Amino acid sequence: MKKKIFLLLLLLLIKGVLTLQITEVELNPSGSDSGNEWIEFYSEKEVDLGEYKIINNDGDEIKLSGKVKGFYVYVFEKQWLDNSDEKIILYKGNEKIQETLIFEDSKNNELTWQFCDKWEFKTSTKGKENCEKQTEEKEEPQEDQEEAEEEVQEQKDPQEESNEKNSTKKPKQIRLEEIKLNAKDIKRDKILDKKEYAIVVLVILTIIVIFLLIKKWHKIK
Ligand SMILES: [Ca+2]
Ligand SMILES: [Ca+2]
Ligand SMILES: [Ca+2]
Repeated sequence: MKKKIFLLLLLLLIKGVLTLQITEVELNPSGSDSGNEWIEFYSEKEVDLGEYKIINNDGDEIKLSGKVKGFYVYVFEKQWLDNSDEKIILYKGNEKIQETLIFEDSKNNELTWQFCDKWEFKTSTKGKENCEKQTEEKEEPQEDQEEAEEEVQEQKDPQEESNEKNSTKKPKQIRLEEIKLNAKDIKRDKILDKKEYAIVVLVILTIIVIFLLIKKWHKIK
């Protein structure tokens, strides 16, 4: 039972991939909408469009024609897609193949609704792949920006580091040197004091000894 359900889902998935699908919609092209609105279709295999029709949210119906494979852009002869509260339903005969989201496009520009994993409002990829090139084009500048920002940060960092060195590290070094020098000086002073003290004591002792010797010598005389 589970295997049958799995196979059915797989068949539906394959069918969905292989049959005609609406992949991109331009509700509000730059300038006049009349004669410039379009829908992009995609089919993995060649399909006879004569079997298909599209219906908008007002219930207006257009029968397609011709044989296509890959991407196919249908340009409407006159205004057919409203710029808000619009959707397109794709039929193969009487079988509903696809129903889009409710679209809104207030941007009178090149932004279109495109299906990749979900419907997204992005810069037009008319007649071209929606997902890969679009995401690459969008990601690359972001990566470039990130890289540029990183580079700027990298450029800034040495400056900041040098500034830090100039502002904080060098004075610290000077302070350490000063402290070291002072400590040495203090030690030297102490050593000198001891030596001087010893010399003074020696001198005094020798003077006393000499004095005593002279006194003794005088007494002997
Ligand atoms: Ca429109
Ligand atoms: Ca327009
Ligand atoms: Ca496209």
